[in-house]
Amino acid sequence: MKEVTLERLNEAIENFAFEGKMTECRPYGSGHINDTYLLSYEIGVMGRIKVILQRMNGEVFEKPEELMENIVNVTSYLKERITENGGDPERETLNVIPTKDGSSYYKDSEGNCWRSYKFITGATSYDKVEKPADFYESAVAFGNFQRLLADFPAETLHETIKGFHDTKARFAVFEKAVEEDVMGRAASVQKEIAFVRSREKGIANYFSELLEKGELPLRVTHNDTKLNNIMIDDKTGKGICVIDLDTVMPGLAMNDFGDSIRFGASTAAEDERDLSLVSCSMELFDIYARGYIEGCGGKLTEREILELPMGAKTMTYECGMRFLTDYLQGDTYFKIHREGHNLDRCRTQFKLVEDMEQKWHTMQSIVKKYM
Ligand code: ADP
Ligand code: GN1
Ligand code: MG
Repeated sequence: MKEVTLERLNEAIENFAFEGKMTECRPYGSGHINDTYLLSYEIGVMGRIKVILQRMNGEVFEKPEELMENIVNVTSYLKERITENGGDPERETLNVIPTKDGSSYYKDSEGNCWRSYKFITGATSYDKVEKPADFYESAVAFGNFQRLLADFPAETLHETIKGFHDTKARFAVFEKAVEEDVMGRAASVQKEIAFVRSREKGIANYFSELLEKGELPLRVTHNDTKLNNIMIDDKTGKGICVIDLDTVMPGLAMNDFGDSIRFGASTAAEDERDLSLVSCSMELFDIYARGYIEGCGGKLTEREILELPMGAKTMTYECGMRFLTDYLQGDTYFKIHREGHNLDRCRTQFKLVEDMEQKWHTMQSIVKKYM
């Protein structure tokens, strides 16, 4: 994506009906996909409100109208469920702020699409587990999220990214990237390429074979369950709101579980260069498994619970393979902040996969405790 220009940012701001005088506008968060801004407004002498303004990534999400339709429908549905349960729909799900002409997004003069959300105050999204209790609460919240959407009409959801967690299809894209080698980088990452290939049968094809045999249920899942896609309440420590709803689609519960483990149960950052620091914490795996299974409220089948460790391995392998593919293709998908960033990210993921392979029996015994 081309960088956001000040002109287009101002054009977008102009087209939303934000109240008051703008006192702050700055880039916000550490997402890899959209361009996020925090805007603050002063209303009268005492009033202050904050909003999130995002340029949606038009290369990743080709149909913004379908994407926003999903988000409006899912958040409206969640609001009803939250209200029924006595919760606060203003804080416990995303609230889309419409444009001046009542649309859920604004298309600027260069074709960039922008949307806005009420800012969730008194809560934090963490890039790293600071307290195990937060990780537990995030697990409960992601489990609850899926439980609340259990009866959502899945057939009304658009597939915002085709085959998003079809690991087998992603393997084919990876092979194509190796073959094309547009940046001439393949020779320098032979070890990583071999790593992916050696696990084609064992990991890349695993869930798609079970799905073909009808052994796993498709559910409405989040599909991007990183710790920083959840807001933790600063006072109560509860996982108050699940955000980043761009990829809510039918999917596998194991993958929602797995993506959280890949990111949150790692002892190091996703882009850590010192691989000796990277491992999958069994303490955090245990805490998350307990919270997620509880949050799903008895809805997971025995088979799904048994396959949770495989979800962790699959999502970590898939994400590493996606980073490597992007590195081979010239870093066009994930935002990078340094040379070789995607390769560094790929290496942490593969280190985690190896570590999970070593700890496989422990992971399996942990999930069995909660069956
Ligand atoms: P990306 O798809 O790029 O990850 P996100 O929607 O996750 O974009 O937003 C990036 C970051 O912005 C989040 O991790 C979070 O810190 C912050 N954020 C997004 N929406 C809100 C909101 N409604 N209230 C408060 N913070 C938010
Ligand atoms: C992206 O948008 P963000 O930063 O929450 C990506 C996920 C990856 C993740 C890796 C739509 O998530 O699939 O797992 O980066 N989102 C999309 O950190 O591709
Ligand atoms: Mg995000």
